[in-house]
Amino acid sequence: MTNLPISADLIAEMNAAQTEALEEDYAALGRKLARGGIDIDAIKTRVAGFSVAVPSWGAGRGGTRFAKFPIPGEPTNIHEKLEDCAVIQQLSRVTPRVSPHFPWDNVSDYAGLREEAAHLGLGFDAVNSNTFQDQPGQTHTYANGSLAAQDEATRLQAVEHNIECIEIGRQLGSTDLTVWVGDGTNFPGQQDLGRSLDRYLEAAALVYAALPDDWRMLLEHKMFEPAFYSTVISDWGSSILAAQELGPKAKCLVDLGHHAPNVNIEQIVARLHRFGKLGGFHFNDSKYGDDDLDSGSINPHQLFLVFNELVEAELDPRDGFNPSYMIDQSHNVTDPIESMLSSAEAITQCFAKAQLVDREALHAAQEANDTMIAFQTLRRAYNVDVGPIIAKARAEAGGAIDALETYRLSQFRRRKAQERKPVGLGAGIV
Ligand code: PSV
Ligand code: MN
Repeated sequence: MTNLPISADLIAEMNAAQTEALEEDYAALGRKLARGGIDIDAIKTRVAGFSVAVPSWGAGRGGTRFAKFPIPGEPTNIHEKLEDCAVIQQLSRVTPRVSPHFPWDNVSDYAGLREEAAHLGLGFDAVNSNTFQDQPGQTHTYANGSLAAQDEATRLQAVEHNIECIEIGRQLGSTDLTVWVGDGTNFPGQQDLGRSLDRYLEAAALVYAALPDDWRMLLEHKMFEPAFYSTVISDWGSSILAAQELGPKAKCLVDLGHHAPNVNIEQIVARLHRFGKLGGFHFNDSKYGDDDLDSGSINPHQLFLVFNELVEAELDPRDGFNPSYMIDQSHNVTDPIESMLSSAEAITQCFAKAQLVDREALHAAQEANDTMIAFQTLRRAYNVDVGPIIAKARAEAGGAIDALETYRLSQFRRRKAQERKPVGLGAGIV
């Protein structure tokens, strides 16, 4: 039995008014794609099988280190966050899983939380540990690092926390632990660059040893912030070396905002796959650094090129192909539900466009060193407006043809503003 937050009647009523136009657009696009030998229904089936997880922390308004501007009705605990994530899933039908973060989402009964999520039509994705912040009453501070800290007791505390996250994740039905540590330095000389990595590897191996057989440990690299001179797992190179040293269940997670500006992320994706270490993604967009902007809002072409590599990887799976897809954004100036609806759409669009690439033509052009045709083969797919395919897949799955408009008409946030306690002011999250 599910208990969904948006009225099914509202969705049906809105969809009824938009179905005719959608069918017309879908038929027109279908004819266009058929001229190129593409069956639109087959693409729609692929789209219907696609999904991306949402982060529990993304349901709240984010902020910068300067300020956070909460909105009335924003969620303040995991139960309310799940409710908001259920809205996103109900309308978009592409975000059926939530990725929780601990201790932010701590509760006393995880079996109960799993059931609560199931009633909302949700499951759980990767569990995330947090050793980048101190918690009230914590024995050892993370001010000087966690898994890579100089102090052994601090390292063991961070290991224990990660193992506890695995235990929570087992109860929630997760099979991935995502580990991002902010460990690093702000001054040259502050720590030994080689030995800090040794300490990280030794501590991470203790976490790895506690992984159940069917679990993966996803190592998330990040170039800088909170450490501004050096970070222990700063880039995909450090990440893959660590993953190789840890073992086959350790994979690399690519957060799109965690690289130097203009780095070729799609090439990183291809490299990680080549060595069997592509574990998953945190989707977001960036103009300057780890901006955590909405996916596809700044550089949708890059997102398309990432999915293009993923299609290639799936066609040539080598040791397997099972990357986890997740959004990781900070919604500082929008309603987080609206941002995640928009981002889920942008991500699905890039997934769909990548399916449209004429692979035979692309590979033939590559073989023949025909640069322009190879490029235009990608460009042709990128230029297609796949909106009707996604909207139809969504509607057929019970979602809203126009998810954003339906959300606004539902007045969900206004209703929650009356029920939920206000969030305090203050700085944002990482
Ligand atoms: C770090 O910036 C990060 O991308 C990691 O995924 C964290 O878990 C998340 O953001 C916390 O906001
Ligand atoms: Mn991330």
